[in-house]
Amino acid sequence: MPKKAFITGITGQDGAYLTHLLLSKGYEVHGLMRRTSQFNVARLMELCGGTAFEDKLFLHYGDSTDSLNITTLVEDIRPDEIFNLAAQSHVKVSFEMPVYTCDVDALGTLRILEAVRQAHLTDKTHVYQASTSELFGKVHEIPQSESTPFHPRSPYGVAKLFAYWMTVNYRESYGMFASNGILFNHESPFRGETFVTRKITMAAARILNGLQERLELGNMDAKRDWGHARDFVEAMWLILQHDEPGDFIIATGEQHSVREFVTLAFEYAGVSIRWEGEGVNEVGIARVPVYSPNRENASVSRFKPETGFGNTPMEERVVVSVNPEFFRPAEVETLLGNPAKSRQLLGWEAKTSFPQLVQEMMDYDLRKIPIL
Ligand code: NAP
Ligand code: G4F
Repeated sequence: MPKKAFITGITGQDGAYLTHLLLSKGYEVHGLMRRTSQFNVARLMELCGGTAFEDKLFLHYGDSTDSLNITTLVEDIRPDEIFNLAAQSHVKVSFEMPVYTCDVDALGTLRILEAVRQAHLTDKTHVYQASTSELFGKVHEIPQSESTPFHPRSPYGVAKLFAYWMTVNYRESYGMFASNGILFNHESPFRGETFVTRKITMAAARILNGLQERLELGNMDAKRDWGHARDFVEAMWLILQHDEPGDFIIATGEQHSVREFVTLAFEYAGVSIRWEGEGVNEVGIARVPVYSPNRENASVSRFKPETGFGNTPMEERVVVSVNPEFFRPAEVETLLGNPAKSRQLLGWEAKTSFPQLVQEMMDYDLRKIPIL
């Protein structure tokens, strides 16, 4: 019998990569999908499309805020493994929608754990909780490990703290195999478009083709430990295969600033950014194609890494500036994970380097922008 997995948040970045991984391992995969006016399966189609998996992937309408729906699905599916990835996952948005964020991210996790208990599956079902480096927030030590005290800095972080401890509590109270993966930032071409890395690579692709004037960002000094989602979902799976449940840091052990990410994205096309000014007056200046949004300038050709800019008219201008609109009421300035425990106990290590990650995202976004 193939193992059965139930993934909440299957339509998101990690959900799509995890589905691909589990299908390739022969799992029967069930996913929780929100009912919206649009069929939100673009990532799943792109990563897992094709007929090969047709009888192995089942999508169920539902919502993490709906207890009855979650309980019924868990009872019906009786999964061997649950990956609870569903979340309002945007930190800045959580300041604007704190109550909703807590309903989904905090109580949503409790609904999953309690559904397993109500369905008498505590001895059978392994539960993975998508915990986060945002738990460390205003960090108490560098790098952060499993024993670093938590200090969340947003409604998102606080909601995830509740979910973290509920997972520990169900493990300790009912002997459930319930584990937290404390994942540091992980990105990919399938990252949501308002997270900073994808915002940067999409904007860089447009600027390099004369389709966008400039990129506006918030705190460019923020540092993150950025890995690739494809590598990180392997860790999620390994966590549920381990002999014992537990809590694991998943990180690369290397950090970079937002500014470094921008610099590398443009360097992909051989374009150097000159940084001038400080604070809200900081700008990035570069020699790039003339801004030509309506394609009036017929001589603008599509940028390709192999051919470069050809005879495209170029100009030096500001391509990056700061807009305080993107600042957060409380910022997480620096995150750096120590993945020693997962390396030792799970044999997991990040495979994709920071430059490889930026390059893959740039490749994808340059291919995706409209053909000129
Ligand atoms: P994502 O792309 O934002 O995906 C979130 C998923 O949750 C989507 O499938 C979304 O559905 C679903 N969702 C949101 N609200 C829901 C609700 N009320 N009911 C049911 N489903 C709902 O996030 P991700 O980057 O894949 O991250 C996956 C999980 O890991 C999240 O819990 C996130 O907080 C956590 N995490 C992420 C990172 C990271 O760097 N990516 C790091 C640490 C932890 P729609 O498609 O309908 O919106
Ligand atoms: O890409 P971000 O929005 O990711 P953030 O806040 O680190 O959260 C992500 O990673 C967490 C793991 O640590 C997850 F739990 C969470 O679900 C999410 O996936 O912002 C990264 C940094 C921040 O310091 C932010 O202030 O980039 C800074 N930033 C600067 N300008 C910006 C921008 N962030 C966004 N989204 N947009 C900007 O224009």
